[in-house]
Order: sequence, then structure tokens, then C-alpha cells
Amino acid sequence: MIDNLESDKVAEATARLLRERGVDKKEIGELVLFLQKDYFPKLTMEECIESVERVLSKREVQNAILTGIQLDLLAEQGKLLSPLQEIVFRDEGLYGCDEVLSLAIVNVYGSIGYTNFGYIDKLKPGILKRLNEKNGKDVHTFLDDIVGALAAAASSRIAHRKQAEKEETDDSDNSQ
Ligand SMILES: [Ca+2]
Repeated sequence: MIDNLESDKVAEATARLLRERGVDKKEIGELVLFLQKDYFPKLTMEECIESVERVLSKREVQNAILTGIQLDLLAEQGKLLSPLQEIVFRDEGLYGCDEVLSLAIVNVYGSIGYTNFGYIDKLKPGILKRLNEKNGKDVHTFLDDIVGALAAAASSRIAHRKQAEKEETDDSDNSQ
């Protein structure tokens, strides 16, 4: 059974691992802003980072992050069994399990996350470009999809909230 203390430990471990792997919440916030700025021109960086934090607070998101980063780390250390070791180390194009794992994150705010995830994965702005650069040493096979998924989910959350706000305003307009 997971008590509160263990939940805190999982959340802390997740935050620490992301930091250790060079991922800053602000950089994920920048991806969110990139995805949403055309739809919500008044959206602030603070709102984007807050949305990322809300996504990061979910246990299923933390589980996916811990799993993916663990596999990246083991591949860096050469500790996976062959042929998975070579597949993850080289980031083989047809592997696909990195993307599948990330769907656990994309899903938390519904299916509109998929569009954002696909879009950002194709363009690879900001931190995603950096994570995709291969130097023969660092492995980010899972992490790039995790970061893209975090941005996609945080964007979906904002879209849902803005829609709800709009509907509330429309309702009050109608009642007047
Ligand atoms: Ca990947």
C-alpha cells in the first residue's frame, strides 16, 4: 500500500531525476507556450509552468518518468540485455516503446494531447532539439518523448481550462 510518505518520495525522486537529466521545468513551460500561444495570446509563462507542475504531480506521470529515465540510464551504463541495449543506446527509429510509454503522460488530460504530442515531436523545438542530439555517450531515447508528452499534457490542461472559463463567461452573458 502506498502511504503519503511514499507518494512524496516518488514525487521527489521524479523531480530529482528530471533535474539530473538536465530537464528544467521552465524549458517544458517554453514548449507549452510554443504549442498554445497562437490559441491563447495572453497566456503567460507562469501559467505554462504551473500547468507543467500540475501534470508532474500525477502519480501515473511520475511512474512513466521513473521508468523511462531508468531505461535511458541503464542503456548509458551498458547494463541492458542485448539486443535491447543496442536498440535503446542507438535510439533505433522502429523501436517505438519510448513513444508508447509517453502516452501514459499524454493521456492524463484526454485525447487532444495526441495532436500536440505529434506536432511537437515533429518540430522538436527548444529542449527537444538538444535531447535529440547524439554524442555517443548520453542516452535520451525515452526522455525526449517524456518531455514532449509533459508539454503536450500541460497544453491540453490549459486548453480544457480555457474552454471551461469561456463557457462560464458565455453562460453568465446569456443569463443577463
Ligand atoms: Ca525517443
